[in-house]
Amino acid sequence: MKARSEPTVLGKKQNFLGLKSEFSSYHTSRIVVLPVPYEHTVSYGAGTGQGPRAILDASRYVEFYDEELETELCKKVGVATLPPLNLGKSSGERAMTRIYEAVRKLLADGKFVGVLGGEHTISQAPIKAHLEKYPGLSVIHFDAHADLRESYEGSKYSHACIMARVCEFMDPSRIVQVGIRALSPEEAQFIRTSGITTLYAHQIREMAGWIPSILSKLTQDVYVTFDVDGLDPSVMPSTGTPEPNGLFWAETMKVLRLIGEQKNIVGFDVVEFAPNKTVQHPDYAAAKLTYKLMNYAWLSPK
Ligand SMILES: [Mn+2]
Repeated sequence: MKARSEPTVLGKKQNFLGLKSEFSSYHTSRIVVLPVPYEHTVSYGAGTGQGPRAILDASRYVEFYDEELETELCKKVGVATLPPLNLGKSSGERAMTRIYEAVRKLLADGKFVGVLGGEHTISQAPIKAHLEKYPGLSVIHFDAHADLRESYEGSKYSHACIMARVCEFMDPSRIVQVGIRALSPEEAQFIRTSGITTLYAHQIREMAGWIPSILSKLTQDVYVTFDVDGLDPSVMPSTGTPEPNGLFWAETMKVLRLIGEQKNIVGFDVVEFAPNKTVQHPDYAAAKLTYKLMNYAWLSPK
């Protein structure tokens, strides 16, 4: 029986992993995927508004069974997919409030939320909602860009400023950035003085033990914000601002797995994916990354 207040969810042909209703209804699913096709501030290549649909389409080819963790998580805990959040023409603060309200409602229902962007701007909304529920929250931020600009091209709600917005409501010492390799002198200065932890891509290449150094900076409850351009363009070319010398797949999985084992991943977003019709393997990589994040999150009891 469908409760009256229960949100509509997408069916097998449209939802994450192509799950039948037995494993994807709202009330029986612990995990909820929230697609947010928000695209308002583009720097280089466009298309993040198409990101959620492309990830959902590719996810139907991802195996339910995780070969590494030896489990079919989606059948054990259920994964419901909401229809894309319709923000109409709203942008900036108004849109962020709408996204925040949507995530807060899901958290109040006891759901584990994975947001699919859309541009990175949106991440401030789920981070804020999670911080309310988990006051000790820390954030791990995978990205090529520091995203710490005070404003960009006249907007405080540009994708280039997302972590600056987060630093307005969260102590920078609880934020860890990984894979950074493109930023301004002002952002570099903020990194030197604010208490934020930033692991530049070139440091990762030279530094043994970079993963333990990250883990030591995270609190128990961790939110993962994953800009797909943190990955190397050879793995992930489908993004607006690709940068060489990014993270490779195996090392990314290793760090996420260790976070899942040693901490409590409480929510995540995958953002800045901009599908390209001529190269489709990145669609699948983004879908697999999304399912891996769910699997690693469940390494700690929920
Ligand atoms: Mn980026």
